Amino acid sequence: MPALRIYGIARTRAFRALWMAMELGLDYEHLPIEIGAAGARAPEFLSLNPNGRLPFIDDDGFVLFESLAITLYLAKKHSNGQLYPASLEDEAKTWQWTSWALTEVDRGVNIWSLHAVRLPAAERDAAKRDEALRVLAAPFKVLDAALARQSYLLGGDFTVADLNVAAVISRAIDMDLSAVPNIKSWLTRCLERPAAREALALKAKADNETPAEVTRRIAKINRL
Ligand SMILES: N[C@@H](CCC(=O)N[C@@H](CS)C(=O)NCC(=O)O)C(=O)O
Repeated sequence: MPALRIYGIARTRAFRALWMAMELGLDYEHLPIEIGAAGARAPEFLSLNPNGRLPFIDDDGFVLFESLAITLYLAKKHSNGQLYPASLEDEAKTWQWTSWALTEVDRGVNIWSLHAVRLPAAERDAAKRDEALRVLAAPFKVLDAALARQSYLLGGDFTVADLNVAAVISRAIDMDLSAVPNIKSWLTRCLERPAAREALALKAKADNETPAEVTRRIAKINRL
């Protein structure tokens, strides 16, 4: 039995942890539990993640929640100097881009994808979708400018910094990104990596199998 267990259906932010585990070639068990009372908020799972949210991992008894803390932990544990940077400065830049992704763009991309793609067409709110695009415009310009200078966020190589930002904005691949061409080419490059394709296939399958009432619940619970 693998020591590492990743909890959360791949439609959720568990996609981020799954992508990292696949990049690292780890042996792991995926437990695709759902959100809500029958899943993450059931007592047996609340005892592991009291937030009642997904994802979380159990790595041989070490339990961790927050999707991007999980990717950073796995990368540092298994790939120091490659996917996880070796220098203090590159590590700090990784934290910078990780915090940036969570605070500047995570919510906006989620709102956009719900109201542009995931909710049934008749239930999409164009005002929310357009407001999300307005909120994303400034941070996307920042990311686009950073990627004009180099192929990846820390330089010439793909690292956990790229994985974290690309995973957070992965649903933006369906947006019109013509105003930010460096993001478009970088995001395409990141999402075409074999591990990303494998994780995206799991996510697409889960998306396709998600009933509309669950998508509605996601929008309601998270006020999106
Ligand atoms: N900051 C957390 C957010 C976790 C989160 O909101 N997960 C969503 C799924 S993507 C969830 O579990 N929502 C259901 C709920 O809150 O009950 C992370 O990145 O892990």
